[in-house]
Amino acid sequence: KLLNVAVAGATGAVGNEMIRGLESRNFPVKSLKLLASSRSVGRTLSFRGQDIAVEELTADSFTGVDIALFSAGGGPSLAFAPHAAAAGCVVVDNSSAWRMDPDVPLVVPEANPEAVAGYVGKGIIANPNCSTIQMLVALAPIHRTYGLKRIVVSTYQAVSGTGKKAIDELSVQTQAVLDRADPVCGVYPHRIAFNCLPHIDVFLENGYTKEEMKMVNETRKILGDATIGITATTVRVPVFYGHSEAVNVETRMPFDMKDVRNLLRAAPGVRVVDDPAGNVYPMAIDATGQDDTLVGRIRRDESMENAMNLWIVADNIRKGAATNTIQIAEILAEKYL
Ligand code: 2RA
Repeated sequence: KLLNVAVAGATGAVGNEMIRGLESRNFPVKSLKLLASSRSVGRTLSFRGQDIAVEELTADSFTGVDIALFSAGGGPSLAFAPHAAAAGCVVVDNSSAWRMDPDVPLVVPEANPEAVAGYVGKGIIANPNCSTIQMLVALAPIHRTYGLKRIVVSTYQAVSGTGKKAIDELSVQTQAVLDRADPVCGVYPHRIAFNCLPHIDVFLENGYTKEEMKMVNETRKILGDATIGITATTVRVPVFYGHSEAVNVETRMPFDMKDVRNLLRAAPGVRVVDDPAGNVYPMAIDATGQDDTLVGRIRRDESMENAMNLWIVADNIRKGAATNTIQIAEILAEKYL
C-alpha cells in the first residue's frame, strides 16, 4: 500500500539521510512532503529524481499524511507531533521529547519490534538515542539468551551527532591547530580538535549528563527490565561520523564465548568484525555510510563471573537515527497501516 509521507526537519543532517533512506530502501511512498522551519522555505531537495520544495512546518502540515518522520528537535516535536497525530498521521520522532512517555513506544526493530503496536496510544513512536540504538542491536540477543544484570558503557561519539555546525567546527579547528592559529570554539565549551570532551548534552544533579542518563533510561524501557544495572560515560571525540562504544556486560546466566560469538553472528543488524590477530576490529571509518552495527573485541572479562567486553561501532546518522526511524516506519507500513 503506497503511503503519503512527510519528513519534518528535512534540511538537517538526519533529515537529509531520511530522504536518502526512503529512496534507497524503496519505501512505499505515494507522495513526499518536506517540512522545515521558515528559514528553509523555498529550498528544494531531490527525491527519486524529482526536486521537492521545502514547506514550512506548521500545525496544519499533516492533513492527508499517513506517516511523518520527525528530526526537527524536541521543541518542534512537542509543538507539532500532537497535531500530526490528531490529523490521523503516525509520527516517528527522532528527538528525545517523547521517548520516556509511557504511552509512546520506544523502538529498536532488532530489540523490540512488537512495541510498534503501541503507536495507537498517542499516534507517536519514539526513536531512541543513537548511542542507545547501536548498543541494543548488539545486546538484545545477549539479554534474550543470558539475561543482562549490569552494563558499563563508555562512548566515543562523533561530532555529527551534534549537527552540521559541529562538523564544520571540527574541520576549521583542526586546520587552525595545524596552522598554529587560535581555534575558535562555538558549538562546544572547549576545543574539540585533537581533544576529548566528557560532556554531551547538559549535566544533571546526579553528576551525569543527559546523554548518559538517556542510555540508562532508554535501555531499561526498550528491554522492558528496570532491574538492569547501567552506568554510562559519554564522550565527544574528534571524529566526523560513527559512534564507538566500549561495553562491559554482566549476564545473569553463565555463557560460553563461542556461543556468544555465534549468537552475535546470527543477530539481525549485527556484523561481527573480530580478528585481532589480523588487526581486524570495528572502526568508525568502516561503519560510516552503511547500516550494520559492527561488533568486535569480543572477549570474556576475566575479572568477574559471567562478564564480557564488546566494542560496538555504528553510523550514528544512519542506523543511529535515520535508518532506525525508517525501519520503524516499515514495520508500521507492513503490519499496521
Ligand atoms: C549526540 N546522541 O551524539 C546525541 C544526539 N544525536 O550528540
